[in-house]
Amino acid sequence: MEGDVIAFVGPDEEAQRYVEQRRQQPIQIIDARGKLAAPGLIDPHTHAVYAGHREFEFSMRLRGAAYMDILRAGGGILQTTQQTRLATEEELREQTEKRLDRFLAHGVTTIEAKSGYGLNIDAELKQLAVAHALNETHPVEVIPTFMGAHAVPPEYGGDTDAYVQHIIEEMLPAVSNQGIAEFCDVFCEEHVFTLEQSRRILEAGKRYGLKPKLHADEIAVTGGGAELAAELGAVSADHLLNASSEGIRRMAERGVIAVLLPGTAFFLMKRPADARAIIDAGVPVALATDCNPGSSPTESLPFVMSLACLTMGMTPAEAIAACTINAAHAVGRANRIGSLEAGKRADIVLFDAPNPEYLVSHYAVNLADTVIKKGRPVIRGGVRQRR
Ligand code: IZC
Ligand code: ZN
Repeated sequence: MEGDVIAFVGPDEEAQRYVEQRRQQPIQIIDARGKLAAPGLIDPHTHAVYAGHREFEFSMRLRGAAYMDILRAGGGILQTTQQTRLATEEELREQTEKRLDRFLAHGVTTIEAKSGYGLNIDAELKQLAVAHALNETHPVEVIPTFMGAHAVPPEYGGDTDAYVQHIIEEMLPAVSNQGIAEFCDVFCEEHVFTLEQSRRILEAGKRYGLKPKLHADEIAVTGGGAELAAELGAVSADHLLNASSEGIRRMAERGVIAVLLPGTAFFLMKRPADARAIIDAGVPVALATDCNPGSSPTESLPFVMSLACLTMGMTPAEAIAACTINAAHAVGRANRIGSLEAGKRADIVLFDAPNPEYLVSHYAVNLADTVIKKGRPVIRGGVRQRR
């Protein structure tokens, strides 16, 4: 590494020669013998900027309540919205920072983070501002996505069309003016936003330069989400538990990435997406935690890799590619991160594992030993290094 960039990758003898030629420069050697060096992991789907907790909702679900029924009764996302609206920017920053610490500890050096717990202009902008500001103070890079279409806030009294109009006519211009969000996402789901409403929002987002993403075919079996993502040329379609094979075929045609979230299926006690069929159809698969207080409270992307193999038929190599180079594509950063190549940013994680199979099979345990962000070791021997 030189500065924040990977300068050379190759076999030992060539590396030795590379170092010899630079004897005059100060050189620091990190001994990675016995460890697995991987690109810093990338989580391309999180809702990590939020206030409060929803652990009681977990207990309700254990007693048989459905995720969607809790939301429809005014809980779920709407409860987190209440708490996020009340939180100051400073409180929201502090709570989110803890999550970033945990991501980093697991070897995650970049995350995407959605708004969608504000559901009014001020609170949505506040969430995006916090995501943006954390880049200044925390090693984990946060890539902000506008997701005002996450739920309909109570003040609309169930008039979803009026809220959609508000998103298109007032929120999107304000978000664009703020200049922080890169993507626009919609919770396209029965009882939330219809295919038609999702299309209108994402098309409007495009006109403001926000690249479309879509929560597609997660819960209801009505389908059509994957097809819509393909029609819009979305960067990714996420979840896809109930995607039709025709929708998957169209995603392959348009080059839409499937972001799969087996941790969410695990936590909601549902059958996960059919990763095998999606990969075999020619769709690139990325994996994400979905980190959020209701349907996936975790920052462990390595555990998601284990689940991808154990519950969705992926191989360890596919799981690692899904959390590195494919995830980089899913956040529009494949030219800068996601692989160990000369010229890419030096985001590297050393796992205490002799090979990829060991890493992915040693489940629910954190094996990240050393984490290097932009050429700087920020975790060594599992211990955070502060400047
Ligand atoms: O807070 O429940 N699915 N949005 C769509 C979520 C889960 C986040 C939440
Ligand atoms: Zn989500």
